[in-house]
Amino acid sequence: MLVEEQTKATERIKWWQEAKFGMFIHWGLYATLAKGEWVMAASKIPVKEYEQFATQFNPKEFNAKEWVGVAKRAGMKYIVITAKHHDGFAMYHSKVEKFNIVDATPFGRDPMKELAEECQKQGIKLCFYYSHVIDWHHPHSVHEYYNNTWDYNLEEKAFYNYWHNLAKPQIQELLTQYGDIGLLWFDTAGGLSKKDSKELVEFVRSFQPNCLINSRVSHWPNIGDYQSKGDNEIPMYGEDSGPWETPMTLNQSWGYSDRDQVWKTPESIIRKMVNIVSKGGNLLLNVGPTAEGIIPEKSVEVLEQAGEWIERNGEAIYGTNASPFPYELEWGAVTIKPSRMYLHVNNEKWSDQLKLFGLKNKVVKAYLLADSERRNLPITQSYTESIDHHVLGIDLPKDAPDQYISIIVLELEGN
Ligand code: H79
Repeated sequence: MLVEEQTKATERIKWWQEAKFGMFIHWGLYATLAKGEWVMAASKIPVKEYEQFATQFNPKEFNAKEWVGVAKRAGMKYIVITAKHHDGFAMYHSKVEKFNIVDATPFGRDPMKELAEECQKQGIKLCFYYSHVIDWHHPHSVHEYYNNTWDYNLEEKAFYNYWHNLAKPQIQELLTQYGDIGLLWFDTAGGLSKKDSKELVEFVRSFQPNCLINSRVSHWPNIGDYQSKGDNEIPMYGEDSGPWETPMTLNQSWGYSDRDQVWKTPESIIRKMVNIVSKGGNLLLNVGPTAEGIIPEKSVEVLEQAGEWIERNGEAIYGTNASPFPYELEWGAVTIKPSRMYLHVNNEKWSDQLKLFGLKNKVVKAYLLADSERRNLPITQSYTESIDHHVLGIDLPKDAPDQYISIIVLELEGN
């Protein structure tokens, strides 16, 4: 990449790298069946039959203000919502395809428009998921593995018919009808050529030069602004160079499923988030609203409880950089800012004295993030030259001051 392009790319992604935590929303026509977003393929539902579900899709309870409010209370800084998933149903007013929520349902409203306005008001970035290669509704979309083979004949597929007449025009609509879009989240690009992926990136940039694009736009490496890891995948320390995220489910489904009650706890969300952020990544955490337009109560409960911890400890999360120690620490994790280090101590590892090895900077002050008076914690720092060994010892109060994970702030000399 040219230096100038690299500078632009770094500038473009800054907000996202500072944000750390986003809300993924899987919401579509599939919610009417309450069996996840793959139900059409899993049950081989014919297109004509699937289209009929739209006539009953009337999510009267949808309230953009409430949804954005949940994201805010959870401490999330952006929302990525499915504008079109693999079923091909557009959750916005598309002019190029009538199979959309405004033209094909009794609901008749454009939830993306309402979300765009609300996100603007509440200071959250709106982003769209768009299934650019899989589209079970369109006769000519072609994916390596996941075509609609129950209605359509593979031999008769003319991919560019789909690509030029549906995918690209819809992406253009999403980039021109809803104001500034934070990022476009593409998925399952199997079969898309390198040339077509690169052209799509240019196509997006031609409408919104600052819109980020995730790596799943292509199966070819190094296309897009940042890497989306596998679903629910958290990499090891030191594995990554560039920006990345983990897309994660709150239970075991993306789209709403009435059978799935296996929920992660607020504690587990916080631990996973701290782990991800200490490795320099973002957490994109999913909710799957119902056909009525409601984010499941249990999701809201878990998110709000996690949000309370984040609210108290946000200084050690937002705008931080990855741990300089490229390995697992025995008591928890580290994030940094200029002249500052945050030690995220798992409460079950809380002890009389915490030890940190390998920190070369002099520690000017140590205190608990939970202590508004910032009272000094006693520290000892030593260095054994013969074995190049730095040890920092911090005396801790008897009880961990916060839930799940408690944070110690170190003010450092130098960066
Ligand atoms: O949007 C979510 C998934 O629907 C989508 N990516 C996340 C973010 C996704 N598309 N394809 N895949 C994931 C991989 C395909 C997985 C499958 Fe299956 C395994 C398809 C059939 C078997 C999972 C299990 C879906 C249906 C059953």
